[in-house]
Amino acid sequence: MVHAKLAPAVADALNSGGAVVALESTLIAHGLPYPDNLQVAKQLESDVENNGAVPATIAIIDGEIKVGLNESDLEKIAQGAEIRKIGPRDLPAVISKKESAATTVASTSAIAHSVGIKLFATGGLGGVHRDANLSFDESADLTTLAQTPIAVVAAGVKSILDVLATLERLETLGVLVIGYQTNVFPGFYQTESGIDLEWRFDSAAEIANLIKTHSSLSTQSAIVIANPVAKELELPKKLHDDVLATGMAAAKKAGITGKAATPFLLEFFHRETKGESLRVNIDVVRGNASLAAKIAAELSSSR
Ligand code: PSU
Ligand code: MN
Repeated sequence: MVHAKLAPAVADALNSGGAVVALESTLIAHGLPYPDNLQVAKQLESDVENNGAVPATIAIIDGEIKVGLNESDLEKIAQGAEIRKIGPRDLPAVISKKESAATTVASTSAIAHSVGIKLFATGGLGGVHRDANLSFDESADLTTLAQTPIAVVAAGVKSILDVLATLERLETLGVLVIGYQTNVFPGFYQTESGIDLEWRFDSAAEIANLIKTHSSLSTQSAIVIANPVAKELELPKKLHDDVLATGMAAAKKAGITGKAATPFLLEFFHRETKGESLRVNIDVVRGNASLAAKIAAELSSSR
């Protein structure tokens, strides 16, 4: 990737082998409502700093790939109802048109890896949608993670997806999935999805060592570090399942498909749970940003 503009703190840290954590902008622009999302964007950066790493929020601003955003960039993304949500394939279009855009897990990973960032924190990954056998809707997050050696901390995949099918695809695509202090794959808004994991790691140091080993083998795919939300913070199961069922029906009725599906359902959840799911979503991403920073700090200090 060429021509990425690095914030000074990010450039310094990368040049000196310091700890850096990439953060994405789609979850700010299209996953959370304004103005809460602006506060969350700043909070995530502080969480990364407080856990020993430099935050690098990634977005496209006026046709420029930016790694590390300033105040006005963050504001632009946060207000971005009309800001596009873009995957890796869209980069040449948005850059040549000098537009601004929010990057997904896929495009954020690709950009972060290209500038040498090893850790990335998000909320929940995209994956295989429930009607994918008919719609072919599978997130570009999966195919990008198959060819991008970066470690992504996520609370599993969004529960609006077909979780089992997504895990099957991750296996096929060669993406290692490990649990942080858990044997069960997390369920985004919930601590557990009910699906067992094959690998469990219990400390940031152990995961830093895993990442070093992964690099030494020149593996070209990503590692997903599945970090569940604490049990006492999760969305109650009945509420979750009820809202999911009505949300899927509402999306179908409104003819919502493709890129719009995830933002529509997240917003539906936030509205129907009267902000409960928003609170959980924020707890989820904050927990992931903190863990990613701890791992990045371990990785940097053990060089
Ligand atoms: N995680 C969140 N909120 C989000 C997303 C992830 O907690 O809004 C975004 C990510 O940017 C992810 C995208 O890449 O949703 C997946 O969208 P799709 O299903 O259209 O590929
Ligand atoms: Mn999709």
